Amino acid sequence: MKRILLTGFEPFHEYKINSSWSLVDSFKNTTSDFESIKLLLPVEFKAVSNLVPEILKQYNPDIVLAFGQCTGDSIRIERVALNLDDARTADNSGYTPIDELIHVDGKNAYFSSLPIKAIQHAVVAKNIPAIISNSAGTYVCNHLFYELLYWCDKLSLPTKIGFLHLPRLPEQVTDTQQPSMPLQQMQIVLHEIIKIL
Ligand code: PCA
Repeated sequence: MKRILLTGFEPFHEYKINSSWSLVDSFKNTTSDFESIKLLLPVEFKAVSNLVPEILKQYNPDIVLAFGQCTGDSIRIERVALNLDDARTADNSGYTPIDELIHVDGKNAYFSSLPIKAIQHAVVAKNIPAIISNSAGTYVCNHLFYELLYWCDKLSLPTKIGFLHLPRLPEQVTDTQQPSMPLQQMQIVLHEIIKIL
């Protein structure tokens, strides 16, 4: 049976919740087709670096579907993880790396090992806006995505890794002009992705 690891982040910056964890936390595995594990991750560069190899060894997942929150209006299916930490604001531990490589022995970038175009088509077919994004930024989300792909490469693991940025939830935006997406739509997204994996 396939084992899927779902990760979401804690709240950061001004937010009281993080849409990525709201989605992962709400997930209910109603089939016996696969096993699912949910993990809440800290928005901290160093903690994420320490956790990733441990998580991969402990859970030995076939697939990791990692989620983070962004301020956009669409689901952003990330294609690339960059070997770069460059934070404009401190992480939740107060750390602000500037222009730092994540791993000196790592590649400049790794690509998602999930079928990103098939995921996009499946989500758009449900009338939910989804784009392929060619940059996951240089903050903790990119850091997590990079660490996952780096360790799979380094340990020669067959684990498939994907990262998606989600819009904020309606309750997270104060101004109705700001983009958001209801949790129910995000749940459809997760359902559609799992169906094609
Ligand atoms: N979004 C941030 C970090 C945690 C999250 O949910 C990012 O895009 O890097």
